[in-house]
Amino acid sequence: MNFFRSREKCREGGEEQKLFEVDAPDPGTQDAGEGKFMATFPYPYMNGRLHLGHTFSLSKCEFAIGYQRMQGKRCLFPFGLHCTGMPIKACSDKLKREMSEFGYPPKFPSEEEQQKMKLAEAQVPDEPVIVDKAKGKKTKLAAKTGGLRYQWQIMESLGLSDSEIHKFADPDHWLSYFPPLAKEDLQSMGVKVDWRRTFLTTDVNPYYDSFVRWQFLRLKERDKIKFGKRYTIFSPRDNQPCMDHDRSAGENVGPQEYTLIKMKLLQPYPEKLKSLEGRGVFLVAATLRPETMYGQTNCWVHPEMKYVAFELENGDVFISTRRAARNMCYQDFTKKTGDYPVLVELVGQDIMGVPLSAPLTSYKIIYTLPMLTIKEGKGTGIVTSVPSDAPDDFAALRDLKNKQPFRAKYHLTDEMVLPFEPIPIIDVPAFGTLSAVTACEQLKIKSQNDTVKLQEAKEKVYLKGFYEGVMVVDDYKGQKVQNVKKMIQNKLVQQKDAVIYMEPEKQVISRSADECVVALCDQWYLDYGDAAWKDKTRELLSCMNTYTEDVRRNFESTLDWLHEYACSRSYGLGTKLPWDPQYLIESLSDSTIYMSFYTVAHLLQGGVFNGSGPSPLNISAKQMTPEVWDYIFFKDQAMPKTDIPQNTLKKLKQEFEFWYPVDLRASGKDLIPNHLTYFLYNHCAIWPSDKSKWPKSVRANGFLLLNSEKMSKSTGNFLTLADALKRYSADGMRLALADSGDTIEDANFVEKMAEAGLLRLYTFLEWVREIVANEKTYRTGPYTYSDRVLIGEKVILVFEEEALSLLDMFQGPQE
Ligand code: A2H
Repeated sequence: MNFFRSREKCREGGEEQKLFEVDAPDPGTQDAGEGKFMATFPYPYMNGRLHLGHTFSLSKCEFAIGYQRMQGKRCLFPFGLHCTGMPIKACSDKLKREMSEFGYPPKFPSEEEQQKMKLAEAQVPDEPVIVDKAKGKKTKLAAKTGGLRYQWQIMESLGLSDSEIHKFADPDHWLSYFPPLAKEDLQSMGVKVDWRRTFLTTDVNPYYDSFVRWQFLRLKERDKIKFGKRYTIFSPRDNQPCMDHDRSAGENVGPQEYTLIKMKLLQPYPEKLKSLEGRGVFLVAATLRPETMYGQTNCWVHPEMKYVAFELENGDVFISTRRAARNMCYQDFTKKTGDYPVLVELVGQDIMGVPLSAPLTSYKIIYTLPMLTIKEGKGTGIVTSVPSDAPDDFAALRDLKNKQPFRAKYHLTDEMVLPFEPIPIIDVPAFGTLSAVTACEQLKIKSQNDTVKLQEAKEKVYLKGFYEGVMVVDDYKGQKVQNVKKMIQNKLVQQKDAVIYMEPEKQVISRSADECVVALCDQWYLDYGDAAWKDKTRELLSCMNTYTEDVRRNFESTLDWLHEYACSRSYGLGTKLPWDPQYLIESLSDSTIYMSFYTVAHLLQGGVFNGSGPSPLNISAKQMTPEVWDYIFFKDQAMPKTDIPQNTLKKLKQEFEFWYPVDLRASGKDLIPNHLTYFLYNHCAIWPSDKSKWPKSVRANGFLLLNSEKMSKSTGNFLTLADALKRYSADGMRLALADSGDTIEDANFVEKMAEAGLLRLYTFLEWVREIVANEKTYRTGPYTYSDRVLIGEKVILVFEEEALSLLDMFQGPQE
């Protein structure tokens, strides 16, 4: 057992790694094992070192592989590294810009000057964002690094010197710098990985590149990839999409989706809108929570804000801010793209106290009331009010109810305000069915001006309401909020009571100094909304092990709402779309069936990350034509025309046939609604009638807390894999990881546990040493009766079934 030997020693000797280099058995040979087991972890993104969060998720594969090996199976744990997408390129471009602006090494303005600049800017340009593959979501890099403003400073915080940092201005440098470190860290942990099968993504690796192009050609032939209009950040002035490198502010900002609730203006129309008599006029409110529309009691407008009433394609009229109208006219709302015909210009007070009919709420008529905290730069400037679940709404409504002079100031009658009580719509654990009211009472919030306390109240109820809330309204009684949100949104849209509206998540300014909008633009997309494809994926899910029902339900609800997904990008790193090479395949689309690539990667590129070394089977990437990939991956496929020898081809196919399907894919639960669902979809698309290639199981874990607190670089409660190894050794860390948690709930890495584990191992080792050293002094001679009983009991415990035959072996000389 190498468990008690220093991992360094094993590593130096290369024994440990060789142990985990496993091939498919030769055809015809009787495999002595008990079958096979292949486990994979979503390849991590190579813009930094691996941290304890990655390590926790991948430990699920690591432990499963260890267990299955003990069961006698042939086990494979391959490990690739992801470089596809924007963040690396965006960071390297940023370094380039910083050097051209501030010299080398750059002399940045002092913190004080930076602060002043910040204030001077209308809106701070966005700090770099990293897309964390393991988490599948965008994280502000600056937030993790304590608000560092420049990419250069972020690199410094990683311990890099000036002379090293400037090399990162070349994106390829990231690809040669971080991957060997990831491998080194993982090897120091002693993972049971077959490193011959590792690789990098993007076109720097011609083998992987050819594999992804093959995948996309086949998806397109099978009608899974379509071309059409998709939402994109767009500059009206430049009249084209405004990608990251075209922006002076708003890097990595994407479209934010809102549901626009149509609130129909009822008769009599106010003075200002008399000219619209006879037309359908709607105040449109942007919301993130369409499922709360059952609880609307009124509609908020800002009395002094400027609004426009503009004409839609069908002749109806929407009222919103100009900014929102400008976005809408690029999203097929109006007759002519880029044009929103303004019928009336007005301010909020012009439409104060008007009667509206709003969808889903039990109040037949609701009224517009004033809210002074409405922001100009967000949504439509019109906000729907749900006092049961939004503390802002409750506080503002209560202010109006309590203060007659306040109502009078805006010419509101009592009937517009007093009869409207919060409606119970969602039950939130510990907050009840009027969560916003409870939170406001608990925190003793006096008015809508209690901004600090209101912020606290919102933090308390929003997340909890969304993730743990259960609907109490008749239509959806007992269902979880997060599961019905999309359904209710769809229902509202179908009934024409709402429309989907997009705007940039934050302000985006093009290099031509234009404020960007979200526009519907032609794009390539994967049609995950296709009914037949979706059904097939449901079928796959029904025969897959998810370990917990939570995970299954999460997949099911994703399948309920998932629709088209844009798979082409014009900026970043990756594989070019074979039929339209101006586009790159984006990072969640080139990562869906690559586990099949592992089965042959070692024979093609032999553990050299970018495939630039000699090929073990002497195959060039050029030889890997789509027909050759077909032969490897598809059953009953005729030999392709190729100069690769037939035996070589057979060997490749045999590896795939032996190792596939994936027996276990383990990852964080946040990848269920994106990566993991795409993983299922694409397996169905590529192997539609060969279910033997469909994944067997998915294990999803919660986030990893460190000593019961969220891990975060900015607070310092953070450990990289390398740090954890230094502190606790591989075994100490592994023990604590194994003890952290197993469910979809958040797990907790406790440093005390790692220390205690380490101590126990040490004590055990000492004990073994002592026993071995004192061996000579122990009693020898025939077993006593007690010896035999003890041995017998042990054997029964360990080997129950084999106990009898094993007992024979321990008969020993009789007394
Ligand atoms: B939500 P985000 Cl029940 N100014 O709708 C201020 N607030 C605005 C706004 C503006 N211009 N436009 C939209 N909003 C509000 C319902 C709701 C909302 C509930 C619970 C939470 C919640 C009922 N009000 O939002 O900055 C709208 O209120 C939680 C954040 O884009 C909209 O959704 O994240 C939300 O803020 C959008 O905020």
